[in-house]
Order: sequence, then structure tokens, then C-alpha cells
Amino acid sequence: MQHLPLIMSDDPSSDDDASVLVQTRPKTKRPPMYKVLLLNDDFTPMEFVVHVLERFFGLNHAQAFEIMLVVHKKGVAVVGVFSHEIAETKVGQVMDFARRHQHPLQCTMEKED
Ligand code: TYC
Repeated sequence: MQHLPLIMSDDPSSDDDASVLVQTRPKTKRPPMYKVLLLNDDFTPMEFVVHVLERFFGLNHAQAFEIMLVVHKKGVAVVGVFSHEIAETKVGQVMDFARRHQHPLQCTMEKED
């Protein structure tokens, strides 16, 4: 097998530039997280919201009741923080469950800062 001479490129955009090779601080960017928000409305029964929080967010009855009251009084509350995929799944589960029971409950997600 024949070995050809290796010529280094002078092109500054080329990957053989030393600054590309000397990466002393590897970037370990964590994936963005998403807040799942529950919104107040005047029609969804309080017990239904408590049930949703127990069923889809793994809260016990006291925690679920507490968060339901925060939403009821303040209009909105963060009910959990998840990866994009998990947050999307939770929002879908809540919206689907509310729709099937004909309640106008709204659940959304928002990127965390
Ligand atoms: N405001 C509703 C009521 O008085 C209760 C409620 C709480 C609705 C939280 C939605 O996300 C909600 N029946």
C-alpha cells in the first residue's frame, strides 16, 4: 500500500485548526426542561382537578388539593417540571381526560429559563 505525503491545509475554516482540537472544557449542556401549567376556569369541579393531579402527576390527596387551590386562587400554577417529551405527554393526557369528561380544564407547557 502506497503512502501519499500528508499536506496540512491553510484554510482557517478547516477542522485541522489547533483551536478545534484543544477543547479543555467539554460542553455538557443539559436538555431544556419544561414547566407544566394548570389554568383556572369557572366550570371544572375542584374534585376533578384534584383527581387529575393525583392521577397524572403522582401527588397525594393533600398535595393535589393544595395545588388545586393555588390554581383556583391565583389563576395558574406549575404542577411539575419535565423533559419536553414527558411534559408533552402529561399535557396530552390532561387535555384528553378533561375533554372526555366535558370539562374546559386547560393544561399547557412552557420552557424553563
Ligand atoms: N375554579 C374552579 C371552581 O371553582 C376550580 C378549578 C381549580 C378549576 C383549578 C380549574 O385548574 C383549575 N370550580
